[in-house]
Amino acid sequence: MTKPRVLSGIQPTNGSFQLGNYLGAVKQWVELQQSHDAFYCVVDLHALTSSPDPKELRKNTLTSVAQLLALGIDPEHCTLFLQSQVYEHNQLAWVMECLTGFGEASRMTQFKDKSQKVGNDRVVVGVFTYPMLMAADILLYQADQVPVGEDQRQHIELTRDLAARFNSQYGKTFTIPEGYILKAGAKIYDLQDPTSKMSKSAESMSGLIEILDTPESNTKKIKSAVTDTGREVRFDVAEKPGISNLLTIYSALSGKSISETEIEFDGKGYGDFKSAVAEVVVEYLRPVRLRTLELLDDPTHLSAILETGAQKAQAVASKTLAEVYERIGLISRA
Ligand code: ATP
Ligand code: LTN
Repeated sequence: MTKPRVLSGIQPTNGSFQLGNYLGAVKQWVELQQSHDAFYCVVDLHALTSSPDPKELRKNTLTSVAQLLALGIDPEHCTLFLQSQVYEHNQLAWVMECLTGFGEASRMTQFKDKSQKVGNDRVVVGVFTYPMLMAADILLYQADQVPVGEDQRQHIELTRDLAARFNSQYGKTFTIPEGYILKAGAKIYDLQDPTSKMSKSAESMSGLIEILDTPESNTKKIKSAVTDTGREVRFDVAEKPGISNLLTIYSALSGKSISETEIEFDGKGYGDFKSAVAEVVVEYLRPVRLRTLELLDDPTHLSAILETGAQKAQAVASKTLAEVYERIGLISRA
């Protein structure tokens, strides 16, 4: 029996991933490699929407690949590649843009937030067309499931709508994908502002747990996490967003449930709890950081992995694109 297919992507928008990227997405990627036919990409074209410095982009892209490998992505059990190396992504994105309504794209919250923040004259068109490129990423591979964090739900919905629209207009071509979004860990919050999501391109790094940061720095950030004035370690998102976020993190990394953890820290204060969270995080990330640095020391090995990945990905992507071009009436080369 053929395995169901998954596809997901992560942007190289910073040198290091943050803990939310791991708990919300990459942890599931690692698990799904065994049971699914998995395609994972570093979406460097998407990262262009934040106008990175070229040297930084190149460095962050390789660091992203090394981190994925260090976190357990295994090129023997999945296809790992760079989005920009498989040209079909841009080609299908254009077709998706011609299928998306202007109003529909204008209603995407990511576009609304970013354009409001910097103003309509400064926001680039790439932020507007971002979701159509993401739809192309997914649909090229006929993915059944897309493991992502909660913040990507709207993008997955649009992808499903576009796939269904294409199928009804031109005949069944695309698999309609489903989001694979877990309940626990799907949204990790900023340590300094526990009502906003932790994000690797945040303005201030003080609320981020960065995978590649030093143990000292991550410990300090966790110990200074914003919490409420109470004393009780209890999961209550409305009353205690900061403590609830730390409970989610502690539970995900220690394997203990949230209620077990509440009992463990019954009668102890926030200080003891924060120290325990810091210890679990630091011990979990220590080998990942070391392995990432080791992998970055061997760029030839990384580029060989990416070349194999690009070839495997392109074999699938080119087949879908050829079918799409045929269906929409473009003439193939003789
Ligand atoms: P940026 O700030 O540049 O958008 P990001 O940290 O939000 O970066 P992405 O590359 O956009 O990360 O997302 C990669 C994956 O990580 C996505 O599946 C996304 O849903 C997930 N993710 C990102 N932040 C969180 C978070 N705070 N909690 C859970 N999942 C998250
Ligand atoms: N928009 C996503 C990154 C992304 C993605 C994808 C995720 C680009 N293409 C395809 C899943 C499938 C984000 O995390 N910000």
